[in-house]
Amino acid sequence: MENVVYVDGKFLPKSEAKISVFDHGLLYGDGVFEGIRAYNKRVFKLERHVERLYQSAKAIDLTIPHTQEEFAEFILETCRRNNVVDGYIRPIVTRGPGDLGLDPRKCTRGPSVMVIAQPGIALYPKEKYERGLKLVTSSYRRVPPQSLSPSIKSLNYLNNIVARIEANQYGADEALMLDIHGYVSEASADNIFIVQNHSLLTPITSTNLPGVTRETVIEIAEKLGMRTIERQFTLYDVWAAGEAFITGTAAEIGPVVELDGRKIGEGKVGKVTRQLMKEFRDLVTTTGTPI
Ligand code: PXG
Repeated sequence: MENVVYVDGKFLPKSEAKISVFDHGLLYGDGVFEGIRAYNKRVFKLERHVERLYQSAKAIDLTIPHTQEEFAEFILETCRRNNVVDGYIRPIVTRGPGDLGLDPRKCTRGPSVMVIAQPGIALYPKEKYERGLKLVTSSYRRVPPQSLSPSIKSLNYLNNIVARIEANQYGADEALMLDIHGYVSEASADNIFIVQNHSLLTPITSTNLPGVTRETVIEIAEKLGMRTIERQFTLYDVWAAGEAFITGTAAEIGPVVELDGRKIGEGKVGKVTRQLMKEFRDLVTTTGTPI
């Protein structure tokens, strides 16, 4: 049976789930989204993701015409109708259909609200988690908060996409992006951590997305008695680190073993990273909102 997509109050077969070519989400990237995972018929950190969606919307002055509780229920119902056990969930809210001209006041109908829930998920190949990922430092700097806060999960992802294209051109798995001042910011769709002695170091979130996986890793580390320092740092710290890893809903915890052709630590998946990967798996497979 064909998957169904939630679109503006209706559940439509995938092939019939459409929005207007005049939707400002398409014309101007004027909208917000989330990336959520389901494990074992439960949605991981559902409320936190919905909260972040509403925070992103608020930051661009977009009012979602539902309560957060209602939105969470649309997500769960979309999962139920697609028999999601393990899967990937993508809520999207745009400014809605308007006219040419970027003034949001042209979008008189109100926001378009969509939820896609796909059974199964495409990750990095298993081998990447065993041997580690290779990153290159992008020549594109992460958009500074003075221009558009990178903490907003908006439909403007070109800054990240051009960095990812560059990584592909170098044959790397991911791009490491620096902020406008040259401090380490994040990967194209993941946050970054390094391991120094027995502590974790990750950039403050003013120049990147406050990742739900990032928060989860900090919680796990705390339970394991490991300290996480959130501060600005430079490539020097990555070169000098014993271990590094990226975190994101899609990638989960991805060990990083190489940056710009240099080995990080021993050039192998580190002990701390391995321990966090195991604890993360235990957490995601045993917690979350039941579908
Ligand atoms: N930084 C950026 C720029 C992201 O887009 C993260 C960090 C990690 O955040 P979470 O909350 O996921 O830990 C993201 C998340 C996709 C996809 O379709 C991208 C993300 C999440 C899920 C799917 O490639 N980005």
